[in-house]
Order: sequence, then C-alpha cells, then structure tokens
Amino acid sequence: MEKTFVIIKPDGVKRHLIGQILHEYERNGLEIADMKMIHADVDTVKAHYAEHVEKPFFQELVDYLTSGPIVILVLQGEDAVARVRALNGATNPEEAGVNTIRALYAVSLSENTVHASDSLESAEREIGIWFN
Ligand code: 3AN
Repeated sequence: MEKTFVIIKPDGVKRHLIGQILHEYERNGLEIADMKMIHADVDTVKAHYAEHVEKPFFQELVDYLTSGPIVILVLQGEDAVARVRALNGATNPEEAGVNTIRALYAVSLSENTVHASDSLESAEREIGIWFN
C-alpha cells in the first residue's frame, strides 16, 4: 500500500473539474486518505517546487499555483505513485495519453490541471510540506 500526493490546480478548480478528477481516481481503486481545499501561500509552493528553482518558468509556476484555490489530497492504494502518474498523463498535455486527465482537461503546459508525486520519496516529502 502506497500513499501519493496530488494537487488539483487552479484551472481544475475554476472549471468545476474537482468531481470528475476525484471520480477518476476513485473508480480506479484509489482511496482518498486526506483532502483539503486551500489557497496556497508562496512559501509552500516554493518549497514544493524547490527542484525547479533555477528554471525559467519557476516564477510563472509559483504565480499560477497561488492564483486561486486548489485542492490538495493524499491518495492511497497499491502502486499509488505510478498509477496516479499514469492516470494524470504526461506533463505536456499534447503528449498525454488518450483519456488521461491531462489529455482530457489540461489547458497548457503550465495550466495542466493536476500534480502528482513522481516517487515514494517525493510523496513523503510533499505530504510533509502540505499536510504538516
Ligand atoms: P510533473 O508535474 O509532471 O512532475 P515537472 O515536475 O517536470 O512535471 O514540472 C512541474 C510543473 O512545472 C509542471 N506540472 C508544469 O505545470 C510546469 N512546467 C514544467 N515544464 C514547464 C515549461 N517548460 N514551461 C512552463 N511550465 C512548465
């Protein structure tokens, strides 16, 4: 049994996709272990995306994630980390597989609707940052 961390980003909340996205995870056997709707603060988002601090899109990323309400959740299940990444699809929606959440709903590379941890270590780190 694994736990992974997910964000429904501002574009997902704004376009009333929370229910659809949660349904997609739940119907694939993932359990919602924790969940909260928040307006993220800059420091938390910077900590979350620390690995991207040198990237040209870092400021855009921080501005975007703090631009409106988001939903943060912990999903649990067998192989949760890999399975949720697969359900979300590739970071770039143009490369996301058919019927993945990003293929269905993402607007662009930055407004790509969902985030999910990319490893068990990231999941632990991110759950600690957002649900401390
Ligand atoms: P993922 O969230 O799929 O693990 P990362 O960690 O490579 O992807 O990127 C983190 C976030 O940064 C992405 N979800 C996306 O919103 C944004 N991002 C990644 N690459 C770019 C880029 N070239 N331009 C703008 N935003 C980007």
